[in-house]
Amino acid sequence: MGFPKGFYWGGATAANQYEGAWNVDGKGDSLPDHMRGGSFETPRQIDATLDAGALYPSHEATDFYHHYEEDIALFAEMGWNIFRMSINWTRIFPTGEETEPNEEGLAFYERVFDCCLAHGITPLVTISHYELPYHLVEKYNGWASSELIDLYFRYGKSLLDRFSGKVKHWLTFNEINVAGAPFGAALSLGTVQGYTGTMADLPNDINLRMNALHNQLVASAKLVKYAHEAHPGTMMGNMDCFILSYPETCDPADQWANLEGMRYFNWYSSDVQARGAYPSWARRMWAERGIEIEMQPGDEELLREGTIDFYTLSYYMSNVVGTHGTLEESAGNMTQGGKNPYLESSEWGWQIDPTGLRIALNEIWDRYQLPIMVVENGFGAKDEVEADGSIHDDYRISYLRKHVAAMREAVDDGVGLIGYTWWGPIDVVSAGTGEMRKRYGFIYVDKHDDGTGTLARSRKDSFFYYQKVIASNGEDL
Ligand code: BGP
Repeated sequence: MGFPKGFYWGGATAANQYEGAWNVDGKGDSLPDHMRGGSFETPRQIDATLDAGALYPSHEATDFYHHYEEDIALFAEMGWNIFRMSINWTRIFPTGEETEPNEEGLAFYERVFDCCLAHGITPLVTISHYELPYHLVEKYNGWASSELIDLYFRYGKSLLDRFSGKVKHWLTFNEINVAGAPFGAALSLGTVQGYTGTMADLPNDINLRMNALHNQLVASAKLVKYAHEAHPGTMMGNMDCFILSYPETCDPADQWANLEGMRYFNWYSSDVQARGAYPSWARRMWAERGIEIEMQPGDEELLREGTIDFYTLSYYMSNVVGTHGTLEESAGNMTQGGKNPYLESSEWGWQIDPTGLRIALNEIWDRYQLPIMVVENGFGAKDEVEADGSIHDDYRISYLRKHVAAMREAVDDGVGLIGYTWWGPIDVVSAGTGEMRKRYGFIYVDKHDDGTGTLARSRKDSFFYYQKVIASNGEDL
């Protein structure tokens, strides 16, 4: 028993948090280039001027654009056989509305894929990870408009046509469910992906957001269908932000509230993407919340025809749902919810729950029977650099150890888990707050919130621990 032979081990990043080089080689400005930094207390905001973006280190980020060879060599040194990364839409279509892709942008990703393959690393590519050409935000209000479906399709098709010989594994949208998750006690109104495709302080218009999500689901299905027809052998996946929640008590009212919360946050989008249709309970949910999905002719057919080949999720934490008004509030990834007295939290309030990962994986497997990859999991913390340059991040090692052990249990339970990519294996800018000091990496990058730093890379203790985990295929924990 234990992890199957050939299990994928690696790490996950996103272009807008990692690449930097925000305005070179023909790249257009992307929504995150316009985002001001936030903090634990203050949600990020979108600013029309680009100067405001300079307040936050994303314009340079940790400069994968100019360090990719060095970074991929470090990934290989850890023993990875998979690397999840995303493509910046604006490198390929600077405004989103060009008819031909930007060759310099394609050429950059081609160099990256070639470098991965030379190291025996399989690229796993997210087509859209919390970014969107800013022009599309201004002109169409982003995904609120169904015009985006064909623009996304043109972009995605250009990637598949160019790279399908080198990249077999694709995810259509990062954490697609967050765009439409307006429900329950669980949601922080300020920090949502919303209709613009990223996290920012936005009005919480449920109808608009559910329609934006519908447009994304149709766009995803359209591209999946095309990939299957034009590039057989391609593996197309969803990507959901999975936040397991528990009922506060055995009061049936709490049980029902939790079941509903689980449906609306965790199952709504993936039921569409894995099964090809909205779940039967969606009609009532829409009606009770005044949501009217603007279904176009052909949408339902596309959803049916564009179902995914594998299921992927991010998993960081769990939550508690109750109806008694007795829950203490707790912060979390995209959500606010109830505090669980049995769990500890990270400094940012995310409740650490490895057993929750085992439960989630079992539930997902029971529901869909599709191969599963955990494509994000990690621990954000401030790191101390010692005088000799070493970083003793035992808190990160402990988080990793417990979550790998939980996955191993799930595999022994019979779950078809095929891979694991740790979030932010090299320090990147935080998506939620725009901070640099919230670090997830096994590799430290000398870069700070005020924009200073040499960008030099160094190995933390967790680097060597993950190397050992991978070398033993998850046995030596
Ligand atoms: C996920 C996002 C990532 C990432 C991660 C950690 O939800 O997909 O982009 O950043 O959360 O979140 P944060 O950076 O806010 O700590």
